[in-house]
Amino acid sequence: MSRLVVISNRVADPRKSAASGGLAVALGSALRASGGLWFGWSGSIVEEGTPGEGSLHTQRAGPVTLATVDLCRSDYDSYYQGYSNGVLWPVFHYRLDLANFDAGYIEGYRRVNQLFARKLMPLIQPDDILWVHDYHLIPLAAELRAMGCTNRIGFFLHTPLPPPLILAAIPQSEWLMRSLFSYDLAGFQSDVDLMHFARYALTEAHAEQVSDTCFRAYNSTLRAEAFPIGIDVDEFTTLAQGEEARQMYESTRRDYGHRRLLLGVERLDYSKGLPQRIRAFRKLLTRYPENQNRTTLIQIASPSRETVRSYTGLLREIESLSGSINGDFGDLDWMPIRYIHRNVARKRLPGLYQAAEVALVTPLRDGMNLVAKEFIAAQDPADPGVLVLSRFAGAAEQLKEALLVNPYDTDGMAEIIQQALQMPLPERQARHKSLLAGIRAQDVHWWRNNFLTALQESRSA
Ligand code: GDG
Repeated sequence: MSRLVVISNRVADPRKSAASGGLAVALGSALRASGGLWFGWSGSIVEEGTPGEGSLHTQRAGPVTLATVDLCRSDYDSYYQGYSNGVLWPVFHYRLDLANFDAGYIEGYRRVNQLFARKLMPLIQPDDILWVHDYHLIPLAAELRAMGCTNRIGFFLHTPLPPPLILAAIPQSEWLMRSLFSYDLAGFQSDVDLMHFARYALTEAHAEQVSDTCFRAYNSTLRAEAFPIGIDVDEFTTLAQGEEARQMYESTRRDYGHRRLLLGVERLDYSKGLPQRIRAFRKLLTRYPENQNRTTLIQIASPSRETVRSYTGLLREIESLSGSINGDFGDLDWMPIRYIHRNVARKRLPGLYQAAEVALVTPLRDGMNLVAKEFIAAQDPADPGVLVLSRFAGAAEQLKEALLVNPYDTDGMAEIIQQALQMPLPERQARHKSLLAGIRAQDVHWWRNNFLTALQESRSA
């Protein structure tokens, strides 16, 4: 069996996977099975370092080697904050208005990808199979190929891929697409993302489609498919049965007494549609006043990328919207929204999912959205909660028995939340049963095996 080399911006120690979550569990178990190497940024920023340079650290974690590189301040600012999170993240989530194209971040993005390739190349063995993750590292294969790497290399994009004319707004879009063709396999979250890729490749890059899944351009053949990511259902169910989840469930139920709970959990990010959700909650309280004094929205927004400017504005907007609802509707013994801008320990999360009657997973755009799947996995099948899911989350292609909403439609969302709160038990059970079967059949192991099998089958470089 070939050794697996995983490359991603951040690296997780597979021995501590319970704290890191599903992806670390999935990739950790694949790495352990074949022996492997996980390569990425160390998380350290060297204030006075030289651009394009960084020390390599290696560490054994059982059968897995963790290899990480430090970044200097200017590389971190331009590669991570700048190009990755200030250009690619907003554009890939259809937010051209938030993208900063003019700041010259591209140089740092290229430099760090070259640095990663330089540090990684000597660690690669001839039969290794390489799996690169996410938008931070699109040009990595091209850099490795330029250094003579002939290994199979696959790429998986965790975010959405926007339609061609949005993608084309990135000044370097042609270069990014050309870089993608240095991979043997490109994986996307959903059929829609794959369709956008295919249309871009055919119309903008003048690729030739040589089979159902293969495209030829820039003298290379690239296989492209959708591989919707799943969660580790068994790992999450075990977590849900743990002591910490039980305590969380009990304390939440105790604190909220007879109140009905709506729950939102996400990193604080403009793609997640928090202001729109809070407005829909206000509408719920006015249009269906029986929810006043009776229904509480717990919104966890864990801190994320706080130094990026668009996030600071979002934080203020959410605080102001929640504050005004609490002021207008709250009472001495009822706070309509509990907005919590903190991280909840992973082991406690399932308890919160269990305490909620309805989960509001309403991103404006999302690659997949794993919270939707975690909520399903945590429910008691005998008395399950209801999932309200944005039709713009990648997960909506799979989770058809959720209540699908358009997060831009405030009235419509309020109506669907009300429908969720009133759903009879047999309907809740039936919907949950098929949702659970779906996330079990297409879990994270299924995702990983499908991707790696397709990569093995793709042409050799
Ligand atoms: C990207 C794509 C795609 C959230 N708050 C807390 C917490 N979380 C955990 C959740 C879940 C994970 O973070 C979030 O995963 P999502 O999929 O919902 O979203 P992104 O972070 O944006 O992930 C996304 C994903 O990659 C995988 O491909 O689905 O579309 O954007 O596991 O539970 N975990 C803890 N405390 C929190 O407060 N412990």
